[in-house]
Amino acid sequence: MERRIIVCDGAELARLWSRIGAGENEELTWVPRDNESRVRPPGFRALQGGLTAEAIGKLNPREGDVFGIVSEEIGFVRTAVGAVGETMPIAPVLVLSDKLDSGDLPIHPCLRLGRLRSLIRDDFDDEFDHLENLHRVVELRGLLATREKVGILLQPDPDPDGIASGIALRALLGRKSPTAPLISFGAVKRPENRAMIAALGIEVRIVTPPELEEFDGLALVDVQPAVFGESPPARVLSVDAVIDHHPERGGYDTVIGDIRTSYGATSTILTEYVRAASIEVRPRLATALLYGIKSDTQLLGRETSRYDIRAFAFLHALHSPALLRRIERPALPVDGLRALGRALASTRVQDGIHMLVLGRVREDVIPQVADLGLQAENTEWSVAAGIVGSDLVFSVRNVGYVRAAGEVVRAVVEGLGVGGGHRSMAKGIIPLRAFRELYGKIDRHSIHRALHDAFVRAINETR
Ligand SMILES: [Mn+2]
Repeated sequence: MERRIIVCDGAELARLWSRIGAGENEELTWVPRDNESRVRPPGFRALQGGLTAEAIGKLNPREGDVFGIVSEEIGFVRTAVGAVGETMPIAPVLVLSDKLDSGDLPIHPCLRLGRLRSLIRDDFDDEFDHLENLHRVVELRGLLATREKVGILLQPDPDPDGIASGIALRALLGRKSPTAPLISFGAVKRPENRAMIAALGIEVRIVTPPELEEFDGLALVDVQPAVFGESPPARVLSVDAVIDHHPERGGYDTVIGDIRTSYGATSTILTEYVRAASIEVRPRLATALLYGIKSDTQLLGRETSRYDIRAFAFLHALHSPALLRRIERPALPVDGLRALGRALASTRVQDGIHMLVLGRVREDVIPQVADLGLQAENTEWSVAAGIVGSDLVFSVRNVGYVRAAGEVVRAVVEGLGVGGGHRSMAKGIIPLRAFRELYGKIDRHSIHRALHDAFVRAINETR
């Protein structure tokens, strides 16, 4: 079995290594320094005969073994690396030192320099970060413990980040939905967000401002009062907690405020709370928070901090891939598949645009078809369109190195409807009435032609 052969310069560093805890397959050796106590550091044996190739040879290094040399003295490191090199010319060597520069190091074909104390220091810093988060959790619990009913208020039309943050806060408070419901002034509307609450079995209760009176505790997550309009209800202007990552907007009172504008998602803040408080993170909660971060940062693309990435990695180990798939790829209804089949039967890619017109479908089918359409050969833009209620709804995806999808969709719907989005994905809605006024009739061919022409124009215009 592969070993790590550790060579420490003096008792002090050897004792430090013992304190950190030696790994399983570590051969621990030390070289006593002059005028230093010869008391053997725990687990270590002296390198017999000092720092020589012969002494290293006595350790019987084999193919696959690696060396760690722990020292702050360039002389020691040079001698040690030389002795290792004489024994095994390309043995991997890790030099652990805080004072030496990489320029000082001897030439060796397989060598890295690591910072011993700063490696430990980073872990300490992480621990103190956790401690600050734990303090926040203790404050929140202390403040809300005696309250009968705590409302967890999300933005109107709550998004995955808000919903996940809400259920995480509830778990941290040790409550269930009757005493800490997720509430909002507006229903969850977007089909992908509805898919999330359906898959996770989450209820978001719609409340009116007067109904807030039934709560003797109020916490805002992923939102600040200014979002509720020019003159928000008085009750939301004096609350118990605001936890958010949007730019800070004042004009309200809160006992506890935790606004971290450098974070890509409020779910990241809640993940840090949950982690610091060491509560059990079940797959459902981990999946919700993971999806919250993923959707608010466009899969760690847009406005992502190192905190988001750290939280994402923590959650990734705990989430349920099956549950995540159910949220991201909701089951397609059979009539939606038939509509897709008809559209695919006559499909073509023209001017880099792959357009699939579905007719009347359930709204969540449209973005999934747009994802699929992007896979067609020579496609730069994928557009999936369908009729939902009294609107023409279309989802747009692009390959990423072309014009921003949001800009193009805004140009397509200008004067007709609403639209917008991000770099590589966007959505537009045109009322059928407006479409009919402009193009005369509404059938698959007229929709196809009108949208195709509008996209060609918009892509060229905004170039
Ligand atoms: Mn958010």
